[in-house]
Amino acid sequence: MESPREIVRKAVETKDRLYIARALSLIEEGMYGEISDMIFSSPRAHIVGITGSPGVGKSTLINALISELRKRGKSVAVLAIDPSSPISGGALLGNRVRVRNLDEATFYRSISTPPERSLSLKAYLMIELLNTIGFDYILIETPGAGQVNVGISRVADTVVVVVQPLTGDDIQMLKAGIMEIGDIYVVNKSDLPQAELTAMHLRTIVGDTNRDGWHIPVIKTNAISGKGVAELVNAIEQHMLFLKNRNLYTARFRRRRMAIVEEYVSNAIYKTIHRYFSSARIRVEDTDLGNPLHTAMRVLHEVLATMCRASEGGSTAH
Ligand SMILES: Nc1nc2c(ncn2[C@@H]2O[C@H](COP(=O)(O)OP(=O)(O)OP(=O)(O)O)[C@@H](O)[C@H]2O)c(=O)[nH]1
Ligand SMILES: [Mg+2]
Repeated sequence: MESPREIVRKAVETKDRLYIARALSLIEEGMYGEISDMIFSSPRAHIVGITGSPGVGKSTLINALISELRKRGKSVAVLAIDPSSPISGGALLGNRVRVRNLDEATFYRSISTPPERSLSLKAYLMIELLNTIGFDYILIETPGAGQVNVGISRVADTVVVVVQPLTGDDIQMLKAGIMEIGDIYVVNKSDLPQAELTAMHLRTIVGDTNRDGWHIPVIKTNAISGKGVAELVNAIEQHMLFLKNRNLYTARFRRRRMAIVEEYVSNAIYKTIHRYFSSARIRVEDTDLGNPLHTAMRVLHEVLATMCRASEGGSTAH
């Protein structure tokens, strides 16, 4: 049996997909304490978030992006975030396209997150490990609803928001939800009617948006035929150049690492509190519930004091 450290060492040294998968599984199983000094290295990958509503063609587009990036000699890892909904059980969408592994220089992994959570700490750590392994591009597919979206803009260097051809009303709705986060907008399914109209509307909307002086492109693609995909890769590359020229690349790196610090700390606090409430240690009398806010403050102080004692004792909470 290889030790966790052995597995990660082999993943980094050989870049063998089996070892990469096993190394990521260690993180997924929460065993990152043992390998934490092997996960991080200076940034070299271009981390690209591909986000958008279900069914707009993100996975199909990622397949097309892999082909184009491989043509350009780049290695590519894909991390697909799959919010497992307890209601639909993930079976809601019948026509899901799978991302393919094309050759040895590509890697694909999907991870499930609880639907109410943003990108998890585990996802952040997997991204870091894929960077250390040395992929040129790390593409992250995330569904475009709610919190996950916000998560992606904390970890990605470049956020690509994918939409499909829409009617005017839908475009107004879009404006509210996802217009804040994209560095690049893609109107996929350009073979369908309304694609040009949608692109025009989007251009009008993003024309007013200023992202540190970056001119936000709106690109039409047909992910099935590959039309427009080279142009998208060009835009992704230009965005990286822009980040580097403006010293924003290191700012994004810092934001990503800070997200890990914050996630770790909040996870640990959440777990401690959860443990506290589910144990018999918390004593709340009926009389305390006359003012539950006072009681909450008292409990909070107790929990924080417990955490302080635990961390002074050197214990870690994952
Ligand atoms: N006509 C047309 N259909 C497309 C295009 N791109 C993707 N599709 C189809 O759209 C459907 C959904 O594609 P996916 O790639 O699974 O979409 P997704 O955004 O990854 O979906 P989820 O992962 O479920 O959120 C599939 O039937 C694809 O074949 C396109 O450019 N044109
Ligand atoms: Mg998909």
